Amino acid sequence: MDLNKIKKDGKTGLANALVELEQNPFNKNSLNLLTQAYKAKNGNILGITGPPGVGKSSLIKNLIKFYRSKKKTIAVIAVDPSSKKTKGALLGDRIRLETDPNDKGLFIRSMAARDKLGGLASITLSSAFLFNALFDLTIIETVGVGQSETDIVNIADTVLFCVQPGSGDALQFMKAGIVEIPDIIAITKSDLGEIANITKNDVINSIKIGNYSKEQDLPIVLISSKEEKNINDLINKIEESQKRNEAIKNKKKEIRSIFWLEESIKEQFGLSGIEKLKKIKINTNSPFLQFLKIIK
Ligand SMILES: Nc1nc2c(ncn2[C@@H]2O[C@H](COP(=O)(O)OP(=O)(O)OP(=O)(O)O)[C@@H](O)[C@H]2O)c(=O)[nH]1
Ligand SMILES: [Mg+2]
Repeated sequence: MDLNKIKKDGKTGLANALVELEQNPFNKNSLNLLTQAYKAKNGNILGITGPPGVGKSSLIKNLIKFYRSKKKTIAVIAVDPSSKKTKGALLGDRIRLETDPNDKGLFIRSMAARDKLGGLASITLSSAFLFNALFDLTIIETVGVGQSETDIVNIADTVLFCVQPGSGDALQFMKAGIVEIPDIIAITKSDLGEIANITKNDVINSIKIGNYSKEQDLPIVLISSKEEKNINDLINKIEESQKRNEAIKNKKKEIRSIFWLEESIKEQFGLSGIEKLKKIKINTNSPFLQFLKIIK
């Protein structure tokens, strides 16, 4: 598999590459492709997380509309936590979007979370590396249920956490230390009225109580995807955050590749693999091909 060929073949090429990555995730062909993608010019990865039904997909729909109108290319990965029950079978698209199938600049995939509830399986990570080399923006939607949203920090350049009005999430994530995770918080469904404002204040207070260092840097935006309100404001915050994170983008990329290595080894060899991993120094120039060395 070759990155340029995939580019040339468009969506069919990409779909075939994903099948190969899924079926033979750790053969030389797949690992070489990941290495190519890793070394290529990369876009941005935006992680969108939050409890079930908070409005993540509805927001993504708005983001797609905005970025496609600016001719930016987008890939979306919707991580499906319910896949555990169906043993990894590919489920129907979680994002029920009416998108133009002929739009070459948009690619949407649902993916199984597999081993952990809400966690990111190695295929999800591998796809993210590939998409990041092919699209301007890769959005990963994960359902945050407890500690699992910490995974998204290991993979995204920028993390957006969605909060449902009146949900009591503010206290929840303060307790779980989740406030330290996002770069931006969106309070969704502001069309529900006053309750959304109250929730915004709760979130602000939970940040203060927690005495988090990022307090000033953590924008909180009230949005309504239904009424398309404040979406542009949120997009500005996302872009500001991407700019801020630009300086640490390479570091983030390295973290992501080490995470890939850890998750892949764990998936294949369990904890004994992790013991092996601890003994070696990871070469972040070529983390993918190192997989082969570690398993020897
Ligand atoms: N009133 C209102 N409802 C919304 C808004 N955004 C989403 N919803 C509704 O909330 C429900 C869940 O929306 P989704 O966008 O599917 O939420 P999600 O977070 O992607 O859900 P999961 O993927 O299942 O975790 C749907 O019934 C939406 O119509 C909004 O801005 N206002
Ligand atoms: Mg969704």
